[in-house]
Amino acid sequence: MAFLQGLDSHVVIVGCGMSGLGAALRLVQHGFHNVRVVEASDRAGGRIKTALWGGKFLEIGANWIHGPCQENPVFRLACNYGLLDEKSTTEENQSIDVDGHPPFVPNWFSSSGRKVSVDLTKPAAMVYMSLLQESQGFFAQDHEHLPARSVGEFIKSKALEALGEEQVDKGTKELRLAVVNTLLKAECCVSGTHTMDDVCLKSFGMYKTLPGLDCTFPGGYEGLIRCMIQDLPKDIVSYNKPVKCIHWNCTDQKAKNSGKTFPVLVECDDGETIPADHVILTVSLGVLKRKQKTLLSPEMPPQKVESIQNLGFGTNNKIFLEFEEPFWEPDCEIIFFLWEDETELSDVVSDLERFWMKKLFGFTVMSPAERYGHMLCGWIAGCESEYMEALSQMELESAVTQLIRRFTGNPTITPKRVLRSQWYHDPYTYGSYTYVAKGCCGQDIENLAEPLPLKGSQSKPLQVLFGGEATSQPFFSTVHGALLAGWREAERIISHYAPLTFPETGGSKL
Ligand code: 6YU
Repeated sequence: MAFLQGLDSHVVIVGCGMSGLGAALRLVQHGFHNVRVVEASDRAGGRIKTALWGGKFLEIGANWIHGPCQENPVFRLACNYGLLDEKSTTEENQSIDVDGHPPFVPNWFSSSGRKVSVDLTKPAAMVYMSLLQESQGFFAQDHEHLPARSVGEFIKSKALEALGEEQVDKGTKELRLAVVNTLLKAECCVSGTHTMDDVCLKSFGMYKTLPGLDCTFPGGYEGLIRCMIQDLPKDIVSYNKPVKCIHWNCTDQKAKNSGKTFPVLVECDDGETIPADHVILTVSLGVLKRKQKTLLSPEMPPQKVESIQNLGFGTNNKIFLEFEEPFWEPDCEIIFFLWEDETELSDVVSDLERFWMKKLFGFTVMSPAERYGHMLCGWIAGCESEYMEALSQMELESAVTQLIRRFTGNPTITPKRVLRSQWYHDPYTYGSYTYVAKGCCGQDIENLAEPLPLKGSQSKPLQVLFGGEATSQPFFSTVHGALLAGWREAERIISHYAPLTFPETGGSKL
């Protein structure tokens, strides 16, 4: 009986990214028929965003299914919708356990316009890789005295020690330091942070990688979003409807046209107020950081605010460049840029205006070439990335052209077209994804995920629930983390009404 009443409850989901969609589908599949998704922008998908550029699908946001194996719900969904190519779905692909991808085949270019042989860069790259791996090990162990507070500080001090011991000439030594800098800048992109000095050494290993060789969607990641939307009842998503404030613990708010009193009222920018029994909030941690004082009324309790502040949310952007001819070798998968004037270990740039482009560690080669032609994807994180977003298209094109001419030593090379992402200036995201900032811990993610009112309150339970990738341990920062978090919150509501029929999994596609 309680469960049947539960099916009548009004659930508002704020945000139509992967987390919001996952929650909506799970509830609808369980028979909840008063579900509404409210989305600020004019599209579904959030940080999953595919652009059609000159007839090619480019991922402006999420690229890969990280760890495409049976444990990964995004992989299972994508398989069931038939969205992946055959190779990605093979048993063999799923069982490869190489932390996402085996090392990409690199081409190294230096700021004096020469190609640098892998023999010269490899020793430093190996030192770096082993230190990065060591950094992940501090999470599981009980370390009273950590060697450093941040991953950056740890890697830099150990790399200096290791490279200092080598009997090599000054030029080679400097080159090896430059290799470590480039790889630190690359890791800033992976972690989505300004500097690895901001990433917590103790918590770095909290992120869990799944087996499987990372794969992409041949028809674009957004195809998955379209399939999910089609499985929802028509018109349950309202677009262009930013939520201004979620009023919870309401006692005197009555829904229009009904005698029922609802504990939550969702106030939208356009003035509409939507009454609800439960609200699942799936906005990014970037939005929560910016709007923590205004998005909820009453304000969030101090422990939640503290955890929102403790966790990190940074920017990682892409710059796509298309060329008539490749300047890289046919087997090259990644291009690294080495700044020879960087004689100290550092992954930040001091004079943003003049040198922001030094933070761009290089490019991944878009493959297969039959699909993309000669296209590169540049990666840039941090404040330098945020600065880059605000440049005019002409300034950007000029800067990247000069950069490529300098590193290739070819004064005429010119990209045909340039396209960039701008996640920091997206008013409904304010950055790219979550990272474990110095001083934060798993408890911060748990605090963030805890519904309001907090346990022990006499008010109606489960008024505001928190989804989104930032609430997903150990998969924060990923699409599968976002999906799992959406399901988790939907199931919290389902099991509230039907504790004995709490489902292990649901969803017709799984
Ligand atoms: C992944 C990948 N990937 C690259 C780049 C980016 C991200 N990610 P959403 O924000 O999607 O949805 C919220 C909605 O709410 C949204 O639609 C808003 O418009 C709406 N909203 C906001 N305010 C509102 C309001 N007031 N009212 C109403 N609505 C409102 N993940 O799996 N593979 O390759 C990448 C990448 C450039 C920007 C990625 C990747 C991250 C995912 O995109 C992201 O987590 C999910 O899409 C989020 O979904 P959501 O629903 O939670 O929010 C050791 C260690 C290190 C740990 N890191 C490892 C790296 C892993 C991440 N890798 C990233 C790499 C790339 C390239």
